[in-house]
Amino acid sequence: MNVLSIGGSDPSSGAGIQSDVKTFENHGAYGFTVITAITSQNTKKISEILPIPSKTVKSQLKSVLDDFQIDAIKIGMVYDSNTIKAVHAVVKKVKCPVIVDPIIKSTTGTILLKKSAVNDFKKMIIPLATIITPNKKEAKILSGQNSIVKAAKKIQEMGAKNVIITGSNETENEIEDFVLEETRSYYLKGKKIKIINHGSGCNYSASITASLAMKKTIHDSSLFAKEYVFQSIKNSKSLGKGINITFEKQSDIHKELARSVINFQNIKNISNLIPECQTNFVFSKSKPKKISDILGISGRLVKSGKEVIQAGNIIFGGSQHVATAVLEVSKKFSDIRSAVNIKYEKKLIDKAKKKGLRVENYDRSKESRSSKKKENSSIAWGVSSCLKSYPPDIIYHKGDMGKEPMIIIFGNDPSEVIKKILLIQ
Ligand code: PXL
Repeated sequence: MNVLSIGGSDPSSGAGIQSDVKTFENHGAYGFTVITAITSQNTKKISEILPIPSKTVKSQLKSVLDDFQIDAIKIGMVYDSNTIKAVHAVVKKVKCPVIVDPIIKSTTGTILLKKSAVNDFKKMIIPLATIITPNKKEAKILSGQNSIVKAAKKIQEMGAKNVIITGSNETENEIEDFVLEETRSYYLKGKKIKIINHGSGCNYSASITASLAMKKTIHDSSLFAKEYVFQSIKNSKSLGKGINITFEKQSDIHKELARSVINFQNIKNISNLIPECQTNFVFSKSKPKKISDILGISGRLVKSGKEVIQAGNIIFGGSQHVATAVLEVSKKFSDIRSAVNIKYEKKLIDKAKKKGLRVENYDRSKESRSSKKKENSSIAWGVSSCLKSYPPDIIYHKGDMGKEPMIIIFGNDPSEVIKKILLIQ
């Protein structure tokens, strides 16, 4: 997945394009950058801003867009009208989702969008937005409205398809965001942590950008971003003499699964292999004891025409069925920590055998009546009943009354699982 950040350079790497590259990486996406301005700043102040000539902004954009397929774009700091015009001229022709994070003033108080450029920003940048993510203050400046709902509507009228106003309401321990989509609106509540920091706004919009690139919904993307930012503020560090810099932490297993989910979505004709009950892709902590030790996708990977959409987010306990299979197998073969389920097709099994994969199967109709009655027991029963003295690559069953046949592919990690899919497809 390729994601582009258009914005300012921040030598402290807390915000701006440096921070965005880290966020993209944490989401399993590859980050490209187009620099619009070079700021000189630390955790106490911004001492200089050098806008990059618009010709060079355009040529950077051309370099990236001519060569790479970009799945989502984030627009951050665009300091003056020349920059705005250059970004507008190129991005208006692009088809992927565009996330606009209006950068008006820094936490330390410096102007990052010239007053003389605010009108051009409204006219040329806001209409590019699939989602715009102003905080409460920025929403007010852009719309001239005090009310959150009115501000969001006004910004939508300016041309942004969807508007998320972050921090629309705050209490001691909670922070709420207001989301105005094309056909509905809602509030999202989350935990608040009171640390003045550098980076959280960028972390939020960059997280949403990566999620939209993965074809998640706006609702799932904003929920995930909210938790992601909470953690980045909680982990923020006092690296300099001024305010804290946010620290984004994503476990290695989360990053690896996120990357592999993207690779899975990108496999040619993969939608043909999604079963009726949809697909889950899991990756476990080492030596899992329970389902909640295993990462899975909360709403599964869902077939939508020729595309596979990630419904929900990667969370511990996000899968019941595929996670149960991994839990069972890992009791005997602790190296096996990842799996995915795909549609049963005889030709896939034949090919797997031909390629030398270790294929086992079980017959669901042979499960005892008492075992069948227990919630979720069939997979545990079936998987454990067919294990041999070596780790399996594939376990399948051909279904039962009202039960869809299924193939589960196992591996030590998600990339091994992907390799096995490619081998048998
Ligand atoms: O946090 C907003 C932001 C974005 N981009 C750049 C910045 C800042 C804040 O200082 O410097 C380049």
